[in-house]
Amino acid sequence: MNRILTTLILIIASLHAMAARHSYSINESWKFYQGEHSGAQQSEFDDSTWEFISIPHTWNDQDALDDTPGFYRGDGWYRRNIYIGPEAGEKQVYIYFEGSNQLTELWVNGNYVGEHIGGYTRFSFDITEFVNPDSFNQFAIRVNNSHNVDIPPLSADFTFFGGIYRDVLLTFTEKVHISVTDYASSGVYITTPAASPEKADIQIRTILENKTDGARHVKLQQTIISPTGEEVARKITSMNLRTGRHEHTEKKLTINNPVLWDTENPALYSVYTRVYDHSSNQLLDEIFNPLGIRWFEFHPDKGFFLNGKHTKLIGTNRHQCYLDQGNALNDQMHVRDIRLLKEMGGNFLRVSHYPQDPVIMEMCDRLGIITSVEIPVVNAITQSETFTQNSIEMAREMIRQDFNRPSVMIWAYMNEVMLRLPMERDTEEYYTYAESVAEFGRQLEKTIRQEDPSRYTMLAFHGNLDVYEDARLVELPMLVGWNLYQGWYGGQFSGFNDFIDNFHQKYPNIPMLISEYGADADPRLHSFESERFDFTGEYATLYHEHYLRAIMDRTFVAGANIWNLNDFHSEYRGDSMPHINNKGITTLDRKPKNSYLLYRAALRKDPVLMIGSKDWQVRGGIADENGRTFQPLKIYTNLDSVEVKVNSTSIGKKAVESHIAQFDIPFVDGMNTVEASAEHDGRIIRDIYHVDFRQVPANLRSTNHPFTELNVMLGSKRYYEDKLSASIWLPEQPYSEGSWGYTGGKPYQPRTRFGVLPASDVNIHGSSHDPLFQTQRIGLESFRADVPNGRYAIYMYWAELDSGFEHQTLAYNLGQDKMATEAAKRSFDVLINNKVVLGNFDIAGQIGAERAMIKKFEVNVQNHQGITISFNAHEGQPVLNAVRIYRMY
Ligand code: GCB
Ligand code: CA
Repeated sequence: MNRILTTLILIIASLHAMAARHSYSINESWKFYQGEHSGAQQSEFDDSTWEFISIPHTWNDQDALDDTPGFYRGDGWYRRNIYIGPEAGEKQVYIYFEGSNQLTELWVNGNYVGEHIGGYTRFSFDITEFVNPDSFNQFAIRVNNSHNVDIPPLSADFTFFGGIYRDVLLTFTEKVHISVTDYASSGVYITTPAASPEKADIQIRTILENKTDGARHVKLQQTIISPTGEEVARKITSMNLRTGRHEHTEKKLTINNPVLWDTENPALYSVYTRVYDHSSNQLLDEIFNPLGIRWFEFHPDKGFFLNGKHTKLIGTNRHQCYLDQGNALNDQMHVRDIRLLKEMGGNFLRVSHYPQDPVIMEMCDRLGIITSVEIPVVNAITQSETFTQNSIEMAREMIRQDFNRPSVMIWAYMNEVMLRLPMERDTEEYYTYAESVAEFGRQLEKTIRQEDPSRYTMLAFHGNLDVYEDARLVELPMLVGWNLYQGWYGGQFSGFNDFIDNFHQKYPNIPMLISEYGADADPRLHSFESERFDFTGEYATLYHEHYLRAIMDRTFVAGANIWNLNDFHSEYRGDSMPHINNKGITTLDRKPKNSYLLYRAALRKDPVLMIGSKDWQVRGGIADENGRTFQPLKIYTNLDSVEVKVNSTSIGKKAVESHIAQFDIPFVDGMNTVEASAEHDGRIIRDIYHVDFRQVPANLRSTNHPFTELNVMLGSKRYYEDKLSASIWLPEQPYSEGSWGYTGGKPYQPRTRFGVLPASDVNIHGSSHDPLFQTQRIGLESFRADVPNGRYAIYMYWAELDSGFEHQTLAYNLGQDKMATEAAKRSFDVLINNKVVLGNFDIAGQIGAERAMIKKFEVNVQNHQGITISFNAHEGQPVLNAVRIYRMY
């Protein structure tokens, strides 16, 4: 073909393609300014000094993690000069935002277009009258993420990252088209009023717009394509459209012997809605929507049924943030999260606490993950008409935008709304507030049921039934979700069983699920004597083992969502990893924790065998007389028995119980290889774990195992892996001859109203290794290490933990209720081998409380005297948080 012909064909083809609608993203090359800026909306404004950024973008990816409390909440400006081609000439032009937090105003070529309220739903603007085709057009967008009493969420346990953090697109349509601005939905609403294995009735409501001045005669065509690509239904209606908006409902579509959508085989039909010019048959518009044929029911005793089949719903919640990115994730990263959930064997997602990126919903449709989606009313409401109206609008946006997703089965609208009461309980004001919450709930419930009678409604409550009864919320929704943390924030694991059993007994006619349960696990922390609130993975898996069993044992529990799929940002939090909530079963960068492995072994049908704690790369411990250190290790599997080899030698075979086989591994100094294997259908399934083990000799002076270093956390039963330096910190032990340890004193244990915590949970400023400073030994006499002669560096770690500071109310520490402490007063001398190296040492007095301080000393050890660190108290009691002894020569 000659070149001219090819070009001609291309032009004709592109003209043809340009008919109907087209759409593209406009994410790159924006200019950004953080702060207020007058005049920035004007076309001629000079933004040459502003920085270039790309959308998805947030301005809080750094400051929500630093040691300065709070993060920037205010204006951010985005500007870009966008070329719009001549093809836009006769078209309608729309801009479409997938999400921007939380108040967004738009100017095009200096003209004000409009604003959108709310940070988590999608929105669009008709900008036809403001843009000039075949030229550059100046877009200016002001986004504001300030606290706003009229916009939910008011407060919540996640960071409200500001910015245009999801894709932005331009959409071009003919003047006659399917609506783009009906709450930024597809303009098409598909329902299946009747569905059975024999037949499905499909109903399609379409919203059309005629933006021309006169009437247009069109044909509206609905076509349904089967999962295997055959056309199975088609209906055409002729319509005369006068200027403006029109609605049409097609009721006569049926599919015989439909392939059903379910969690194992999520069969998807495609619905194409097309508009043609009546006389020329020119295609004016085309919209795609997915269709899944399924029916479902939540039963108060028997649980959940999908297409008549009992299905236990097990999955997670999900927050939309990621390590170093804040909430600004591209599509691929969203896709990955739903893959992770499916990979685990999950079939359920609570899209919490807000509607998420459209690709999340697409993935759930495609992979067969049932979803509950909610608007971000969290913790409390504002008793105002504006707050109510904004919430109702958000509910409408949410429902219309994800209306056609087969995966969506639940709409939810308040999370723990009685948690952060703005007043004391049992006061007159409280009852007025409870009444406002009740009225607010009734309005939302009504709106949702009107918008979408085909789904369930749900409210998620925290573990205090009374307050929800006071606000008359228990019997309002069709489904109750419980967020329960017995055995984490307080109480014991068994409290979970008691709570749900009591609720079911009291309300036997209300279907329920567990909308949240979880425990924090900091991947750097470990313990073989794990306990509540120690932030170790070992404790978190015990928690999940218990909850999973309790949930599986009870048919009245329709399903459960682990809190959470991933660790996520929560700016005000302290804990072992400040600003992060570590209840994810994967880390902030989506590395699976042991709890993820547990579910994977329990839920998947194909053979699964995984060694736990593989991310624990540097271990440590004390050698026994044979040069070995025994430490427990869990293998997660759905097979019957497991054999383990350590450094090529079998240590035996064990039967698997509740998906776990636990072995005591004899580690030796240096690199170790642990291999676990099991047989399945004549095949060997195996997993391998390589680990660097740093042994400390039992007798520090032993010559066949020369001493190199010792890192100890005082007052601690935890191990801490410093992943930045690949080193390991050990729990404390009492001193014995030839070895090392403390003498005297007791571990620091913050008091709560219900008992004590194993470590402080305050943010330690000045270090990212918070756990090294969050435990300490109080009133100790000495720390001794009987090291051989040589030259040593000794690093002593301190932080004053009793600060007397008031911390933000730990609303989320549901029941933890840590008691305020008084500022400690202490001053002491520190001695190394009887020599004063620090006199009148007063940690808080010198650098302030809750701040990290490390002091490095060097000493010569001679005459087999070893190292003795001792203290002289002047005021209060001496303390030591951690100590590192390192042999230099
Ligand atoms: C809850 C909240 C959730 C928190 C979680 C926690 O009940 O609904 O937003 O993040 O507890 O970790 O405390
Ligand atoms: Ca997206």
